[in-house]
Amino acid sequence: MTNNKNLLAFVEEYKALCKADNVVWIDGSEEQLEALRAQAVANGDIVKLNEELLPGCYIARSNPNDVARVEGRTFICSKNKDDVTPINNWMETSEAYKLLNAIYDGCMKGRTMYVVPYSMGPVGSKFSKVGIELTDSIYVVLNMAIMTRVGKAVLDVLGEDGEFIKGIHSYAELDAEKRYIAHFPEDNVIMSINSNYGGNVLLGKKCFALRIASWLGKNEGWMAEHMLILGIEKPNGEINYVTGAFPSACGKTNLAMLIPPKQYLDKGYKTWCVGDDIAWIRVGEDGRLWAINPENGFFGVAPGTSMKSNPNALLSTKKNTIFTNVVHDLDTNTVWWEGMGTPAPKNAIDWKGNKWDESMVDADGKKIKGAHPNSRFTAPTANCPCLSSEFEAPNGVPLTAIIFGGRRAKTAPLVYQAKDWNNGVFVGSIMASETTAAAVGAVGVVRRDPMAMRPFIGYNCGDYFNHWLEMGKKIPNKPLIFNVNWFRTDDEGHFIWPGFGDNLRVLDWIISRCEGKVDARETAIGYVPYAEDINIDGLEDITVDTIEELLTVDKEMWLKEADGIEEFYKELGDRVPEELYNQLATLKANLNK
Ligand code: SAT
Ligand code: MN
Repeated sequence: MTNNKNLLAFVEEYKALCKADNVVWIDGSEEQLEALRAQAVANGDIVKLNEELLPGCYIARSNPNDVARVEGRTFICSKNKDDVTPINNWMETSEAYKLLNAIYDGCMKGRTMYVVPYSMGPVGSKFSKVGIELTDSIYVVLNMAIMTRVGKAVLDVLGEDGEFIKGIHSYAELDAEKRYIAHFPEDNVIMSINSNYGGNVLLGKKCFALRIASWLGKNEGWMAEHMLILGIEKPNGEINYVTGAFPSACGKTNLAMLIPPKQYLDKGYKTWCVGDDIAWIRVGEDGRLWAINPENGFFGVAPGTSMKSNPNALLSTKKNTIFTNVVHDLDTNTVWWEGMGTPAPKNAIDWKGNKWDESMVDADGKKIKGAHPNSRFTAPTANCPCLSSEFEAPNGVPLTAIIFGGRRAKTAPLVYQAKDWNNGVFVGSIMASETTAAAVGAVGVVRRDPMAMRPFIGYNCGDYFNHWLEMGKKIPNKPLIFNVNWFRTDDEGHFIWPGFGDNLRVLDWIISRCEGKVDARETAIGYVPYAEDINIDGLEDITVDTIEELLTVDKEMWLKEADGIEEFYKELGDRVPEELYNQLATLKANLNK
């Protein structure tokens, strides 16, 4: 299928090391994929669901020891330790190869090695990049075929001497003690072993499109970011695109597929999803920033997804979707999860493969969940009812605004605008979320998550901040930068802002700011709206006074915040740009005024 010498050598090298019985090249044809699905069904790896209710859909269960990304076993490997900051795990390159090659040795004995050529971004676009994933898992092949563009067309673009990112995956023995997700940005290599789940193994996603790509972007003058891309269409047909970076559990997928509130729908507003997780961003010929979503599918969290919370996501899963670790309803041969908004099935199997019904409790009397909290759907973007017509546009979409966000009970106001690009980089660098009761560990602990990239920066975080600052010098028509917080709570701990579709009201203000159509109040942290400029038409329980409260900036809290930021910068070491320390000093001075 290819004459690319480097690719052929790569395949031979790992076939020999892994001692795979044979090699199968994925051509991307429906016939080949259908045969692989049939084989996976025969092996018991996946189960075909009800063809009438969920055409082309399958359910899979992972090993219970393998249900999420494992940050503790994820490594950035480089020659020099200083090229990686302590927020990521580091291994020296040659040591890492030695360790890993020993584990790969013979790991595919008796198995087939699949060669998956894939493109991140539309095939052949100058934005796009090619990866090759070698894997012994049909489950991975089938998921990659949804999440990325795979097959012969990619090899044609690669040609005889095109460059590609090398990915080697084996589920090996699913031994959690020998699980490694290792990245070698200096060599364009990703090695993943002893997992068969999600971002650990779908190497195009976090491994390539963020960790490796962030490094490529730094060297080539573009950006790979953990951002959704959303288009907001006004009644006159004009569309503004924004990107948004949020830590997990902040409603990123919901925002990416937002449905306008009634008052906006009635006026003719529409919203369009370009991406829900990753954005590759470049400076366009017009001097603006342009973004593509390099992926081709959604790998979304199932629990909580309902016709109420996110109809567009749920509708995206109605065909050609793989569900992992959800409840299997045996009566209808369909799927279910907590928060789906329909009654739990009576005759069902839970994510561990046990007979399950919702009355079951564990030894401590706690309800046993049917679906794992991190259970997922892998769904083609093409299924999304609000997918942007620009999704396949080779140059992507132009950005009006960049939005950062986090989950803060009190500190951050509903929305504020950074004073300029460098101040916006500062705002992104200090992003943080407070832990919720839903996660293990203490509640209300602040976790710093700069640009929502903490686990995904493929190199030194100080250098990454510096790259953001450098990019600012290369963008003649910069998008404005904002921070939002949907999660302010009242004294009883209830969320004040309704969130979901009503977040469009905040986006509306953001776009008006970008158009220079609305004034704002300058505060120590940035520009905050005048309360009456947030449209609350049709919102029950929210008055101008509520908005006023949501927009307060508490000096004492922010002074404490400033100390936390300084601590975090120090932890990152001496490559944090001086400009960010200057920004921090300005913030402190403003607060003390
Ligand atoms: O498992 S993934 O990394 O693909 C999804 C996530 O953790 O955000
Ligand atoms: Mn993500």
